[in-house]
Amino acid sequence: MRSISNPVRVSVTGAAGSVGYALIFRIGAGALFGPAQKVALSLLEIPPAMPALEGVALELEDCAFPLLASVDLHSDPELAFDGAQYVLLVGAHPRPKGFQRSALIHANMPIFQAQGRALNRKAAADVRVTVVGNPANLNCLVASRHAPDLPPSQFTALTRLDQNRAVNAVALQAGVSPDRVANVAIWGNHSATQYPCLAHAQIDGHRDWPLFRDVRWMREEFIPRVQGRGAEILDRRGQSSAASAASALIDHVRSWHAGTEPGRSVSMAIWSDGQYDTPSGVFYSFPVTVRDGLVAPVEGLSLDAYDRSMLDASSAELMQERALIASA
Ligand code: NAX
Repeated sequence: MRSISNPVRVSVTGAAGSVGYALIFRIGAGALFGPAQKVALSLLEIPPAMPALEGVALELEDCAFPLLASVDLHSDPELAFDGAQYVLLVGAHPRPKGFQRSALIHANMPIFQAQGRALNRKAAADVRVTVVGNPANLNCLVASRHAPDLPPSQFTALTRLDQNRAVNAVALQAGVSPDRVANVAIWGNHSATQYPCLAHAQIDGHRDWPLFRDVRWMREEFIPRVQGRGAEILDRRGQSSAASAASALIDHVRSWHAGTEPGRSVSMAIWSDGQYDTPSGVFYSFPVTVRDGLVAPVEGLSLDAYDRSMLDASSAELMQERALIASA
């Protein structure tokens, strides 16, 4: 096994929050880059949460992770992102019950503006940024706009949790294990307008399975279940998804770092150049492949009128959200 001594520099924001707590111990254990790669963690929190973050750092010490080269704690994004190669923007305002999405957008805008500027000034030139804090696609746009020296291709937003939920729903329906399911796609926004799409999905490399012909199941059960899964978990737990979100974020970064397997796509919200007639200049989730760190939408997928209407509904929402931050 090749041993790489230079640690990869990873910054995580909101590191004392629920997703952060479920995430950073797995990073420390080597889940992102494998057992031969050390990691230097730089954790960002707001000043009132620094004591909690210090407690988390003590726990990290107590794990004695051999791959964890260092842990630095910051409340200033410029210090937290200095030299960062992977930045995971998890921290954001929580969404209290009854809080409107537009109010959440305006509450989060200054956070992602400031973090975008800090990335521009301090992160590694080839930094790879993933936004988790909601509304993830829009916050990604805000951060990217405020980092003009970094190409938007270096920014992504997380829709892998939606993909994982969709893969598991297919696996349950077919009675197979999730690893046998491939090319389930999430199109659009990380919101209730997302389109979990089975038009090109496969089990064991083919589509000759009854569920792929069961339009009623797909439209009336599968799609609403995946679209509403976050709300279902919030309703039962009283808190939004945390461990599953952290696990999906690990999957997302691993795909970006190591590339996708031949013949298999994953879903990421990436900068749209108008592929598949989506609005250019928003972060839109596509089925993508990754080669040498380059993320590209899968080309040439056929879409029928129903698929088209679902993509368009999410496009319309993303454009409405973008209009709310016109000046940001
Ligand atoms: P928590 O409220 O538990 O934690 C958020 C943390 O962020 C807090 O510790 C807070 O102090 C910190 N924070 C706030 N502003 C900050 C700033 N300016 N700089 C650094 N840290 C800051 O939320 P949690 O459950 O961890 O969720 C984090 C975000 O992920 C939320 O926006 C949530 O909506 C979003 N999610 C997105 C998902 C996705 O698939 N894209 C799924 C999981 C999650 O719901």
